[in-house]
Amino acid sequence: ATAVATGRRTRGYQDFPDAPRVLITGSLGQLGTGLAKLMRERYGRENVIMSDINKPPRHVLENGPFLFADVLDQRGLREIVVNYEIDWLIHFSALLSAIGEQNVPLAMQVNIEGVHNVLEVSKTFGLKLFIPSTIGAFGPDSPRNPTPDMTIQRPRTIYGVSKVHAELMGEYYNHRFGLDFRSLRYPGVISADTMPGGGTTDYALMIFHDALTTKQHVCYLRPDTRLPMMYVDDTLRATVDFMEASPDQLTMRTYNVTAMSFTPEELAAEVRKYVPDLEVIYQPDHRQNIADQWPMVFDDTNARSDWGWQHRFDLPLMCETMMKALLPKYS
Ligand code: AKB
Repeated sequence: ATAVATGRRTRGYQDFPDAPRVLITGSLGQLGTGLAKLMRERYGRENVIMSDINKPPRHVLENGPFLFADVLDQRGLREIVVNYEIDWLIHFSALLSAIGEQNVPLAMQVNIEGVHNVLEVSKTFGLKLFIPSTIGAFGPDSPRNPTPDMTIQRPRTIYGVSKVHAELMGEYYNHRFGLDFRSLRYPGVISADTMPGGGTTDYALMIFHDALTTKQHVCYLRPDTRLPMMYVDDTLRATVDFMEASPDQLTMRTYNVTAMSFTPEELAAEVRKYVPDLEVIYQPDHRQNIADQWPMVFDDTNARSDWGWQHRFDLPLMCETMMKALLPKYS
């Protein structure tokens, strides 16, 4: 279905006769461009506004509205929400697990103060607020195989601590002020056209680029390190489906979601179906210590039963899709 312009607003699908106006913070990261594309197909191009503190590449500017937005500037955020009649806020700005350890004060600012700002702005203007959480919100005392929604968390990275803080603050604002806060705990996300920045699960994406260039991947995790993972299309669809779920479908505000779990050696074996002479050298570094505290298998039963989450990409289909997407770039 194509979107039909109706004056101030643009109508999306029949499900959304009055499409929401969405602001995405930190949208130049791994997920923002893809989410904006998906949401623009559903809610109309002008209704989804990408934002970041960085300068966007030309294709981003050509594909729809983009604004400068600093999540540390609450007044600036308020201004955008008022001027652009924002209804939903997708708060992607965050420093990931590995990079967060390298700059703890900055991680605290972006991941904690930034969350305080979007919570206050969302409360003031009655927005629906999405803040992603992560497998990194669990720690060495959590059950790792499987890891349920409700269990001991106590993470030991600043990233994990800040994400538990976001989960609890969002749920508090939901109980106390009725804020429509929603959070998904994402696993490692694998994408072809965007790169993650400073995560512990990044190897699962880098191995594809290395396989298609040098045919040699230096893996910073041990070959048997099992982590939950998901192909980006599933991550984005989960996010939109979850945002569209009616509040009475939700028994919680923070859900685990996942698609698969694999180790570096299992992934390498799958990639070798396309690049048989791929060599993987294992050189575990500080990220091994982070991965060793994280879930190995994620239990997302509640997401599946409450609002119908279903993954589409398993390990073989994810690898096939990544190869198809990346091959033309390198040949
Ligand atoms: C990271 O590795 O830090 C992220 C995550 C799993 O949250 N990809």
